[in-house]
Amino acid sequence: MKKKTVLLVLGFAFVLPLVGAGCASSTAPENDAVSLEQIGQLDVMIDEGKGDTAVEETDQAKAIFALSGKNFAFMMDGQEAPVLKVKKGTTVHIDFTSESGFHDWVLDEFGAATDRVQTGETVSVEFVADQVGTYEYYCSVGAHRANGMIGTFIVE
Ligand SMILES: [Cu+2]
Repeated sequence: MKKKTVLLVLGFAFVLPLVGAGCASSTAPENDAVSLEQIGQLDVMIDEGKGDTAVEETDQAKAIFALSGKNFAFMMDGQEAPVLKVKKGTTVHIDFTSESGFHDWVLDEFGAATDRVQTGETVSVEFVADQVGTYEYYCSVGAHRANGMIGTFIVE
């Protein structure tokens, strides 16, 4: 993207003097023709720039979720048992904080599990969501899972 931005700036710098010359001289239609051609090339460059932006977003595909846990539920943004949804290939980063009690955050299918933490502590785990499907994450402490300390993880 940086490279393309530089190209764009150079493109404008190159075209502007030509346009200026065309305006200054009323008897130079050839200059005007050149200017239009250059503007056409600029459009192409801008389109390429848009393409780069899309690729850049894909490269940086990372989803960060901040969840908390209590007896016996996962919470995110005030919502219980939040559904976490990502696109295949996304790097998923989970920040898990225990609001109260001893908990962890586990997602078996991706081998992802945080350390177990006490009230007020935060742990993280990161993994790549490389298989499409719907999965259940849970707390592996005691019978917390059976008591409803679960949530849904979806990879599209
Ligand atoms: Cu728990």
